[in-house]
Amino acid sequence: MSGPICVKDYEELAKEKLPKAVWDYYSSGANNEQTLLDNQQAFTRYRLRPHVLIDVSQVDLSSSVLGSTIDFPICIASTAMNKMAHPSGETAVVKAAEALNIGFMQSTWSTTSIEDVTAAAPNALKWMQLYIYKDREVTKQLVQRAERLGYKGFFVTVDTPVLGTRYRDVRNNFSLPSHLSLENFKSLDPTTKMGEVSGVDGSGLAQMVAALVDPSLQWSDIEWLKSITNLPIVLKGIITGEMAKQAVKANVAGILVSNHGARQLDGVPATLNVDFCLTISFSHQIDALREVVQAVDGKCEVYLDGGIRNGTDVIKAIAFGAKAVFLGRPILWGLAYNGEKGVRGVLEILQDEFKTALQLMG
Ligand code: FMN
Repeated sequence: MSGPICVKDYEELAKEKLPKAVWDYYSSGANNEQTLLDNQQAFTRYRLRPHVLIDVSQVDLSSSVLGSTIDFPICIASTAMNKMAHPSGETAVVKAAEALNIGFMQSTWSTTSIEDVTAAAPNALKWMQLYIYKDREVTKQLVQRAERLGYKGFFVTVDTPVLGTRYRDVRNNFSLPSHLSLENFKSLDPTTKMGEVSGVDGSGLAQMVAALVDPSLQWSDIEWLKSITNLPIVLKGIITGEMAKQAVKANVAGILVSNHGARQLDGVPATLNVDFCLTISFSHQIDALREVVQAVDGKCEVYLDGGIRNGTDVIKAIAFGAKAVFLGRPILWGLAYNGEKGVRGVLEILQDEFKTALQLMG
């Protein structure tokens, strides 16, 4: 068999294809990348306990997110600037999501506008990821545009009051290539440079965040957001029970247990973390996902992202209470390797692996 057969293959192929600065931006974690390593290792610390002699000829993989049905519980997390991976960028990614009937979370910092994404895949299930800007009008306008276009909810990133330090981006003076821009801002005010990411003496993205994103974001701003939209709001970036309880108090529709792909605060736990080997059916250790699931006690939906690379990773997250998982880097690897086909390839591999693993688990 030729061609990639697992997610790791896509990673290697993408690395071969991408310019170094792009590869560094996509793959890096914050600081010493301790959490980056842990995000993946955490899954390997769990062991599975299969049941046998059970009829597994019919398997239903479907789930739902915020009331929308998806064919299998693997969705696409927001990643910025997809056109650096492939000229088709976010358009290819959303088309793959539409074809497979799963959800697509679009980054505020996409290199395709939400209008163009919607035109490319009008029937896709789409959510918008939001950063809250110092200028609240910017956020408000994005919210209104997404509502008009039929997006089904907002994932507000709450772990980024400032950008984490990513050494590789600092060394590379990371910049968005000049033929690309953050398209969602173009229509806001063409005279400003909001759509540009240009690194002088360090990461251009860190400089942009410092200039535009509000580091004073608080729980009251979630109330504000709720006051300007009726769509469901999910908080992306909660990893402790205390914060999860506050999120429930704030009456949000969901929590995405996420450490931003280990790109923000280095040293936080993996999203699926445990101190020693345990079985799925019997665990009394504290880990980020379980802690959050316990704290919310069914009062809102819980999802997970970070380090999902195999079908068994999906099983482990679902078994610990996630309604769905989200993929960041693997989607970019598929996109870099072969555009929409590559994204579909990655998703289909994980769908198949998840199905096989479920059958083998009984
Ligand atoms: N999260 C956001 O909320 N907004 C973004 O714009 C964003 N851009 C990202 C760009 C890259 C290259 C990567 C790798 C992650 C980004 N994230 C962003 C975090 C992802 O949404 C997600 O939390 C993370 O990638 C999941 O981990 P994984 O890459 O191991 O699957």
